[in-house]
Amino acid sequence: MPEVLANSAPDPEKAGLSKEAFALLSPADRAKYAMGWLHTARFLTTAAQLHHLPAYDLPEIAFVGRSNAGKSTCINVLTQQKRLAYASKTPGRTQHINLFALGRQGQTDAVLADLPGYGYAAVPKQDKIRWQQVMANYLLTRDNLRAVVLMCDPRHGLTELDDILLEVLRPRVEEGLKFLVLLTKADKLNRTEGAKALSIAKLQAGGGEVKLFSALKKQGVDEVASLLYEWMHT
Ligand SMILES: Nc1nc2c(ncn2[C@@H]2O[C@H](COP(=O)(O)OP(=O)(O)OP(=O)(O)O)[C@@H](O)[C@H]2O)c(=O)[nH]1
Ligand SMILES: [Mg+2]
Repeated sequence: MPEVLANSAPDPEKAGLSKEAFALLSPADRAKYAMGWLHTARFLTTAAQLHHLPAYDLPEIAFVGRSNAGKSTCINVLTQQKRLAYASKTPGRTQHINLFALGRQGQTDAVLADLPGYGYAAVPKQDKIRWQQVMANYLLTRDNLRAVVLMCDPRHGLTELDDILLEVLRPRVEEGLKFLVLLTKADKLNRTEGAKALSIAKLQAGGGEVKLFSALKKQGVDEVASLLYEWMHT
């Protein structure tokens, strides 16, 4: 097990705010506190295959979505670190599951997972199928998975592969898995297009949370940060 989690027994003195204490803050203070928490992110480990992922007793948030949707960029913006997750103009850049530890004063209280994107045309069919299986397995069997953020470029909408993923996730969402659809690159839409994309995605997401997000304009960042803090501290 990586060293960073060697002493993961929580020390109440050093632990962050409880959900109850967090809820008492003003929305602005909640965002500030949650952003401070996310800024503690540090690289934990990387795995090409599921069975290489270490098992943790800590809540995990997975970022999933089509290749190039903006998952890695979103993680960098949320953690306010330029190169924590590897973002790139070349689709298919993230090929491993990369885990990042979160928590103040070295006390890890949650894990972020950056997953490789799917649907990139230039990837050989064999590799695509293998990856879809890894992802479905991850979503179905990862015991400590507490939340999934599905990143979707609203100019493409939710695609067939996104729908399959929603279907795979549905039973776990019914059991309490938290789920958020982020419509990325919102800076490329005008107001009307944004509102339209939001209502379409809300229908498709079957009642799950949907938000517009722009890494470029920092739109939605505070709300997402606060939501993730709440979800990881229940
Ligand atoms: N305009 C705009 N571009 C963005 C935004 N977020 C990401 N991008 C760009 O989209 C491209 C892909 O971003 P990544 O974060 O690497 O996407 P990814 O989902 O991690 O891609 P894979 O790792 O291939 O699955 C990069 O060129 C980013 O700069 C955004 O909010 N606005
Ligand atoms: Mg990526």
